[in-house]
Amino acid sequence: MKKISIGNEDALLAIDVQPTFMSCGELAVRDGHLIVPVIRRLMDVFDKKRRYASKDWHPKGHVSFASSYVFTDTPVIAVADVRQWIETNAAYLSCNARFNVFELLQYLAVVGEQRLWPEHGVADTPTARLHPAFKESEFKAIINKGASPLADSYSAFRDNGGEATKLAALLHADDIKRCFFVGLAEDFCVGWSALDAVKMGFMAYVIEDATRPVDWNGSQAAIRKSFAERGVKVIQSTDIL
Ligand code: VGL
Ligand code: ZN
Repeated sequence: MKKISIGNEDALLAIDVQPTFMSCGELAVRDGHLIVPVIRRLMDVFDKKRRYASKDWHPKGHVSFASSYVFTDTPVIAVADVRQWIETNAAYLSCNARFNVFELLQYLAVVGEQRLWPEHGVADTPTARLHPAFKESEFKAIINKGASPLADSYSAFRDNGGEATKLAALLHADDIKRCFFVGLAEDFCVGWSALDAVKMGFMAYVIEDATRPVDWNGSQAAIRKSFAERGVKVIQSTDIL
């Protein structure tokens, strides 16, 4: 394959390169740490002005944390579940939850469903910071995602309810045309971000050896199918370096 040469219409998007998603992290992605040296090398190819990062940055009691609920056996919740809990007078929110059941119902009506995860990316904890191989000052901008109790955000472009972050505007203002995605996890935050990039008019490339999937219940096959259908290209770091 012909090398892709990186110029001033290209941006590196480092999605959730946080220890919380790596070995020993709270939501460890298998081999997640192996992406660090690859991303470190890629950093040199992109000018600082064209490097962006996101962090998953949740408060305790977040809507996506299984610990905000009393049950442990329901990996995905939707409006119908919550209605049923209300009707049967079941206990469902734990004392951690930073939202009440009416707010939860309203939220689920907008996002459709919420997948529950172990606590991860807890704001201001060491594992939620950027991986120590990187400094925030090496990036033009950092987007914190999912920072309010009732908003989850896989994509760095907008939360799961559709509310936009400032990322697309920043990229457009910099005349960026192509986005190169690295980070964790391929089938959630990286993948959703890449698909949104295409929706917002950018070309999107996912650098396979600079990401790893969670692969939860077929999620990796599903995201690759969406990539193929919607024009997200999967490349190797050696196509650039
Ligand atoms: C992520 C699950 C929950 C990710 C974030 O960064 O891919 N996955 N929150
Ligand atoms: Zn999260």
